[in-house]
Amino acid sequence: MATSRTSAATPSGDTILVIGAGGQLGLELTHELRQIYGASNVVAADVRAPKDAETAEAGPFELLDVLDKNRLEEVIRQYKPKQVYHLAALLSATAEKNPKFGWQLNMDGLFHVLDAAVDLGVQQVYWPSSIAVFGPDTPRQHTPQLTIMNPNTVYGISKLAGEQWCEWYFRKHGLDVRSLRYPGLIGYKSLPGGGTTDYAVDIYHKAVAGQAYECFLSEDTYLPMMYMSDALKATLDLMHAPADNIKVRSSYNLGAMSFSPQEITASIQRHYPEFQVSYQPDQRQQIADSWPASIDDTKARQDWGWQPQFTLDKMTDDMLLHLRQAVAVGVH
Ligand code: AKB
Repeated sequence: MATSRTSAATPSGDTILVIGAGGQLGLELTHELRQIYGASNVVAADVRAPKDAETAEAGPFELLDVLDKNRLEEVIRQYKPKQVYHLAALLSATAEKNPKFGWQLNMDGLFHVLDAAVDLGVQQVYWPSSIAVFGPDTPRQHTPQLTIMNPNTVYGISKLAGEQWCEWYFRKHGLDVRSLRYPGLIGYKSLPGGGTTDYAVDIYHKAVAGQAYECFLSEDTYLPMMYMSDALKATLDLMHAPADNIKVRSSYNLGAMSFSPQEITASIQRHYPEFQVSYQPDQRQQIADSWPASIDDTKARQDWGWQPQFTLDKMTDDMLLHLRQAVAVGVH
């Protein structure tokens, strides 16, 4: 049953639909888009209803499973969005445990959105890819935009295939679909779910709680990472760039910083000298070992002016400040 929590957004065709609005990126992107375009113009959709009343009341919300094509079309017909951000996906670690469902959600969900966009006149689609499109044969340092890919995870295979389909829809149907290969995303407002880079969020929560952290990756595992505010900026910069500037229609490499568990620990210890981390690598280590250590994002910088703002220490200072504030007001 459809759940409309507020009246429909303006029917002018200037609305935006965010699918997967309850996820780590979706929560923050929906908030940011509502700041820019007005709350009533940004429709949040997710397979689960919002947990807290504040989020539920913040703007229009629709219960939507992206695997239900009819329901997706119903929502698009109702709101006539100009842009759709399709963020619903199973991440790397979870998809390895549920390979068939990971493939189904990540691929069928994308097809449903691309087809509905073409059929119902959506102008722009945003779809996130990931550093997971690269594999063990890829050059690990400063991984270029175009190189050997060969991903060996279900998530990575689905993202690489998805990139090629996005490009195909652009070429065949003229659909203005845009995409970024996100590194691990780190933010204080929302928790990641089921990724290999999740440790870099969990570790801050433990530090603020005064607890030790057991890391599921080894201390010297370098991965590309990005602070959430940079990820939001990149996403919006890409979506606002003139179409002619977007030369890559599969997905752009996107970099900001690269660090190991040992280095993020040292960054946190500047604030919490007593903070202890132990290392107990699990099956996610293999996934991390198959991914790049750092990313060459020259194309994104050249085509639409990408420039990250946050370094590791600057991110740590901001994360800890906000997480401490959350503890102080009792929401942590
Ligand atoms: C994951 O770890 O699966 C994601 C990603 C890098 O795409 N955070």
